[in-house]
Amino acid sequence: MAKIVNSWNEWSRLRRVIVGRADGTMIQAPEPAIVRDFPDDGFPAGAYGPMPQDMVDAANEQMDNFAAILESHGVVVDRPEAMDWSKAIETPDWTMDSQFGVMPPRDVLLTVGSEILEATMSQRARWFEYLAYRPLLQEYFREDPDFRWESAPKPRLTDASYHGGPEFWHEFESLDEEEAIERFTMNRRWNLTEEEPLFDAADVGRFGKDLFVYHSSVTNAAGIDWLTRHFPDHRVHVARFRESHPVHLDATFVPLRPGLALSNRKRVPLEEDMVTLFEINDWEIVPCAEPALEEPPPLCYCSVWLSMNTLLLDEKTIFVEEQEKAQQQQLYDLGFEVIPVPFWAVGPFGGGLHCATADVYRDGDMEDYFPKQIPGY
Ligand code: ABU
Repeated sequence: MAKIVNSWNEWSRLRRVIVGRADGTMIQAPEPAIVRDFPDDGFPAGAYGPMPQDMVDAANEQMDNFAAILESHGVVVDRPEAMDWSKAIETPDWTMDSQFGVMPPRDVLLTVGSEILEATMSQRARWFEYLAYRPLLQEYFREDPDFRWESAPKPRLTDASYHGGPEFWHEFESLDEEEAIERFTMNRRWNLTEEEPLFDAADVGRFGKDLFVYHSSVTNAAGIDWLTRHFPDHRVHVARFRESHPVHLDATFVPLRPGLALSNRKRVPLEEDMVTLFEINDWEIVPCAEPALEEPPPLCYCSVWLSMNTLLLDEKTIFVEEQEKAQQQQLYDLGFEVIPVPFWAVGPFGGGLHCATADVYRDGDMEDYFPKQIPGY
């Protein structure tokens, strides 16, 4: 019987990975967690429906191409099931007129060692997304006797989990970025309440024995508490950054190799202990390069900082989006072999090269890259 699942960090040699799919992705219906609003591109607030088919085809072409590039480097690539995300869903507490999609497996699946943990997620439209990965997880479970298949408690996602739903979004939209930072980020209070543990897997940065979890608009303090208790052999640290609407760590702060991390040049760290922890353990933190785009493309809810959303093949080799020339140059200057990958069409489906993948197997074991710790952090 084979060992299939093993990954402790973001940089050891990648052997097996899941790459998502753009098929059937929806501009999701409004819900308390989020209201999509693309008035210039046919989906003003309240409107929902399938992403345009030409965009789906372009994204799938780039994802298939990336899968082929990974395979040409000896990586086994698994793909989730295509599902009908236009289907309305219902729980005992609520109904939802549409779902979302399955492009970004990194949001849903957190691989830590021989465990894959299905995240709670915090949007109703993403409640059933884990089902698209179940055939793969069942296969890993059958074939790998060491695979720990875990699922975080499914959240209720009643109105009690949100500070006001659409009213929150109305208030948020009325503020400029600095006002939103002062009102929400500096008070650690976005739309999620602390009613129940909520987290997205993409808010977790894996640095061996140390996990850094972004207290973001999709991960609450209870979610971080749950992760801390769930991983007793790890040290779980809270990460926060100065941005108005934080979503996911992987366009904000990412490791590149032991001793080197890339930090979003605009989103300043707010946890002083986090910066100190890196310093006292001789890690260098480098501000990322300027992104190629000034604005996200049409129907894209992600930021231009997908420029730093890269995937490491190993400690020396990194996949970077093809048009992000400045980011490529910076990584080349830092000693990496850079492999450009066309991925611009995937952004509107929920992210970049890191978002579109979930680790299944990387070489190596859990190691301690932060032997000096700060008590209480
Ligand atoms: N899923 C990563 C998106 C992060 C960002 O938009 O900055």
